Amino acid sequence: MHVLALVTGLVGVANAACPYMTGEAAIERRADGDAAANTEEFLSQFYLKDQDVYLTSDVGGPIEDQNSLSAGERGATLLEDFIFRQKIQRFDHERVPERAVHARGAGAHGTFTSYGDWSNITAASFLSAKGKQTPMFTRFSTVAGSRGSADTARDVHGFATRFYTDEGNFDIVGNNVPVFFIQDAILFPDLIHAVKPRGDNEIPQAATAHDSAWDFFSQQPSTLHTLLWAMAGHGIPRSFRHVDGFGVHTFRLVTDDGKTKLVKFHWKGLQGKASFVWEEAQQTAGKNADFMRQDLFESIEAGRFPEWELGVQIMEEEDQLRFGFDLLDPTKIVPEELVPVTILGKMQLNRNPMNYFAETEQVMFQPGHIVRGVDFTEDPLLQGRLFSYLDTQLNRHGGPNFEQLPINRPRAPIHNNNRDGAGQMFIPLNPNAYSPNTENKGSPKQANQTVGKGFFTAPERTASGTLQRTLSTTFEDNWSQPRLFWNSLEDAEKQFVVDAMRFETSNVKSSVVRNNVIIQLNRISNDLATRVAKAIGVEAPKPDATFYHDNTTAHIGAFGQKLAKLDGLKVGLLASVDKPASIAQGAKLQAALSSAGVDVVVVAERMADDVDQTYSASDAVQFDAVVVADGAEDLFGSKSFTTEPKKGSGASTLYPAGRPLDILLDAFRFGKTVAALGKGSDALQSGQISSDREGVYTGSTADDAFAKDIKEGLSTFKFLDRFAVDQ
Ligand code: HDE
Repeated sequence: MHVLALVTGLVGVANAACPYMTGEAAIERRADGDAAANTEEFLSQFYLKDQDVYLTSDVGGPIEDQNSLSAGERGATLLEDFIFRQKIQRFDHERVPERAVHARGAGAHGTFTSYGDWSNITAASFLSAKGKQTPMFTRFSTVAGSRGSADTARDVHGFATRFYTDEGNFDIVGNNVPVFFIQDAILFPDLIHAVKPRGDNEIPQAATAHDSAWDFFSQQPSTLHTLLWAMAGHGIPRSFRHVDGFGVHTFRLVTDDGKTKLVKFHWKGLQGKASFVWEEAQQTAGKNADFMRQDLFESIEAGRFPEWELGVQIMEEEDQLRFGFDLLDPTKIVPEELVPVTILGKMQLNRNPMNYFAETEQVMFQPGHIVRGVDFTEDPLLQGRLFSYLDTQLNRHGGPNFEQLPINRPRAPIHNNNRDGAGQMFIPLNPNAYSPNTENKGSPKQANQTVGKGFFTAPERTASGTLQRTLSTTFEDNWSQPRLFWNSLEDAEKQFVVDAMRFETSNVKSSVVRNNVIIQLNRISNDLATRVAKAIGVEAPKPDATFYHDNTTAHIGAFGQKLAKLDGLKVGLLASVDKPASIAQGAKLQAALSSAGVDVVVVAERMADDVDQTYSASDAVQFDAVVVADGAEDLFGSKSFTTEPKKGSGASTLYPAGRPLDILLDAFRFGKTVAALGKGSDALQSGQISSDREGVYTGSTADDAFAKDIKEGLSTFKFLDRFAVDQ
C-alpha cells in the first residue's frame, strides 16, 4: 500500500473522500478501463448534499448568518464578525472571467460507445474495441455573446466534446460548421475584436450586424466561407440537439506501429438538422433567452437522450494537396463525395450537470488535450489554438491547477513532477519531484511509443524550412468553396442567406464597407451580390467570374432533410377554458403523439385543470407545430386595433389583443406545421390560411390518423414554400 500511495497522485487523494472507491480497488478499477461505469460515481465524491444539517462556516463550525454582529442593537457592524466577512468575501469573488469567446453555453454528460476495434487507424484506446464505453462531457455554445446573452443569436455554435478515456482526456473542441473564418491563429484577436461589441458603447450584443464585423469580413476574404454558413440555417439552429459538429482542422490518427492517416472529425446528429428562420430566432431571443439550454436540459431530464455519431473522413499523408486545396487550410471542407465519412461510434448525452458553475462553467477544453493515437497537423490555426486554450485557462482559473477541478480531472491516474501553484488540491507524497531520479526508484518513469503505452508524436511527421511570415500560396483561394456552398443550397435557403445579409449589412452605416461587401460577394456569385446590393443601395455589380463554377455537394444546407427523431418537439394546442371539450383534446392528442416523444402543450385563456399555459405567456416560437382545438375557434376573430374594445363585446383582456390568431399566423409564416380539429378550422379561415397548403392539416378528432399528419409535418419541420423567393 505504501508504494501505491506514493505514486497514486490524484487517485489516492480522491479516494480519501470517495465513499465508493477506496485504496487499491479503485486503482485497479481505473486501470481496467471501465471508465464509463465510474463517471457519476467519480464526480459524486465531490457532491455537497446539504440535507438536514446545520449551516457551517467554510471551516466547519455551525453558525447563524442572518444578522451581522453589531455593537448594540443600532450600532455599527464589527470587523470581528468573521461570519459576515466570510460570507461577503465569498460572494464578492463568485465570478470568474467569462470565456473570451463562447461565453454563453450549456453542457451535459454522456457516454461514447465505440462501434468497433479501430486499431487499424488509431492507437486511441477509447476506439480499441466494439462496445467499449467512455464517459464524456459536451458543451454547446454561441461565440460572440457574453454569458447572459440570448441563446438564439445568429452565430457559429461551439460543439466541444471531452472523452475521459482510460488513457487520459481527449477533447475535440469543434463547431457546428466545418470551416473557420481565418487561416492563421494570429488573426484571431482581429476577428473577435471586429465581431464583438464596439469599444466605445459596447453595442451590439451577440450580433455581427454592425460595421466593424462586416468591415473585417470584407477586408479578410478567408472569412467568406464560414460567413455563408452562419448566414444560412446553421447560424440559427432550432436547438443544440439539432446541429452536427465538426473538428474543423485536419488531424492525424496514429496506429501503434506509427502509421498515420489524416482525418477530419464529424459529429453527425441522429436527431437530424433543424433550424429557425431569422424572425423566429429574433422573437425567441426576446421571449425566452434560455431557449436552447432549456431544450437540452429538459430533453435529458425527460430521458430523451440526444445522440451523435462520431465519424472521420480518412485521408493519406499524400492527399494534402490532392483535392485542389490544402488540407491544412481550415476554411475548406472535404466534400463527402470525395471522401465519405467512416462512422466510428456514438455519443449519447444522458445526464445533466448537477451544478452549472462547477461543471459547465469550469470545464476547460483544449485542442491540446489529445491521447495516444491522435496527433496534430501543421494547420496554422490549430497550432495557435494549442497555445491559446492553455493560456486562457490560467486567466479563468487564476492558477495552474485547473486540471484538478472535478470536471476537468482525467479518470486515468496522474503521476508527474508538476508541483504547487495556487489551489493545489492534492498532497503529493513523493519528495523527489524530479526526473531522472534514483531516490524514488525512477518513478514516475518515462513512457513513450514502445514503453508504458506512452503518448507519441507521429513518427512520419517532418518539419523543415526557412523562417517566414507568409500565408501559404496553397491557402489563397477564398471564393471557390463559398460558391460550392451557395450552389448547393435550396432556393429557399439561398433566400435566407440573402435576407440575413440584407439584415446585417443594412445595419452597416459605412457605404465604403457596404460596397466592399458586395465586391467580395460578387467573387462568389453575381446572383448573391446583386440580390444583397439591391437592398443596401449599392449598384448591382457586373460578374467577377474568376472563381465561378457549377459544382455542388449534397446535404450541406440546414433545411430540406426530414428529421430522424421528433423527440422533445412541442405542439401547442390552442384551446379555450370555456369549452372544456377543447381542453380534453389535449390528452387525446398527447396519447397519440407520445410514442414519437412529442409533447403537447395545452394553451387557454387562464390556468385551469389540464391547461399548461396561458395565451398571455404563449407565442408561436414556443411550438414546433400549432393545432387549433375544436371549440376554440371563437378566440380567433380577426383583430382590429382601430376600434376600442367595448365593454361586454366578449374581447378578453386576459391576454394581449389577438394573441391566439397571432400564434397561428406566426406559426404559419415561420414555416411550421399548423392544423385544426373540427370547427377549429374556422380559425384557419380567420387567418386566411388555406388548408390546401403543405403542412396545413385538418381532422375531426385527435386520432392516430391526425397524429400521423402532425408527425409528418414535424419531420419536414419547415415548409419552405411559405417563404417568397426573389424573382
Ligand atoms: Fe476557440 N477559443 N479559438 N475555436 N473555441 C475558445 O478557450 C481560439 C476556434 C471553440 O465550450 C477559448 O476555453 C483561438 C476554432 C469552442 O468551453 C479561447 C482560435 C474552433 C470553444 C479560444 C480559435 C473553435 C472555444 C475561450 C484561432 C472550432 C468553447 C475560452 C486560432 C474548431 C469551448 C476557452 C467551451 C473557446 C481561442 C478558433 C471552437 C480564447 C485563438 C477553429 C467550441 O482560448
